[in-house]
Amino acid sequence: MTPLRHCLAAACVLAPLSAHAHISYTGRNFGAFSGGEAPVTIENQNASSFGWADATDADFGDSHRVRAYRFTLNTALTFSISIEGMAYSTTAGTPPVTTTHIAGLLPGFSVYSGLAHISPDKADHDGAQISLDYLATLPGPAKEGAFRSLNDWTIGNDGPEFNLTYPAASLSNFTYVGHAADGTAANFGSESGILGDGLADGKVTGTFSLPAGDYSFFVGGVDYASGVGAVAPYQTHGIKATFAPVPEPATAALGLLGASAILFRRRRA
Ligand SMILES: [Ca+2]
Ligand SMILES: [Ca+2]
Repeated sequence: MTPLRHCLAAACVLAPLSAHAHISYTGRNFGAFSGGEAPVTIENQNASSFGWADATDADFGDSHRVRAYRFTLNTALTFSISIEGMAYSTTAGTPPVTTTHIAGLLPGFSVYSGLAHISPDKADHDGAQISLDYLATLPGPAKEGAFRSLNDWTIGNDGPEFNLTYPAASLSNFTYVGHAADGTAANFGSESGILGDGLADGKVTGTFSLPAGDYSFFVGGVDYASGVGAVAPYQTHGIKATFAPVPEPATAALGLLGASAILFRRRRA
């Protein structure tokens, strides 16, 4: 729906990182979890109003319009991810900040097994030649970008064709796990397979049970219509993201059972 906005290499170098960054987890790494940890919240991030919903359709979406986060599970774990849309302000010379909740962003997010290239590797982006070459092999309409909200997807980084000092480019693969979207089809559109939380209030939570591994999730707006003919600046909406390990009911019950057994034994002693 939105016009092709492949990130031209020169423009990407010149543009401010905060407004036009390739895929990065800087400031958005929740860390590693084994269960029982306190929730972790990351604020002061931003995304477009439409980046998540725009990637539910046949021409995919631009990964620059969403924000990447990462976490590591040391063991199989049940956890929740909660996203809250926030007001977002950018003042020259000061860090961007999120302010009070105004439901400005109707958030959606998708979780994937796998990570993008991280430093010292070059960052993945939709306009990298290896990404464009890969997307050109896929059926269907010409792609807006590599990002997909409801499926596995693949994107790569720049190689020597961009800068002779760079090592060979390679692809990163994201294996889709699940998603959560704020509201209903009235905001996120009619693509099949989207599970909305039924109330477009700027907040959405998803709960997942996954094996040990490295994971990414990408957050963006679910207002599909706002992406039609959208023009820069896109990243005008704030994100507050919380990762929280969920106590396993079975583990909690086992703990109670153990306590009961100890009490029982003490009474008999
Ligand atoms: Ca699209
Ligand atoms: Ca909601």
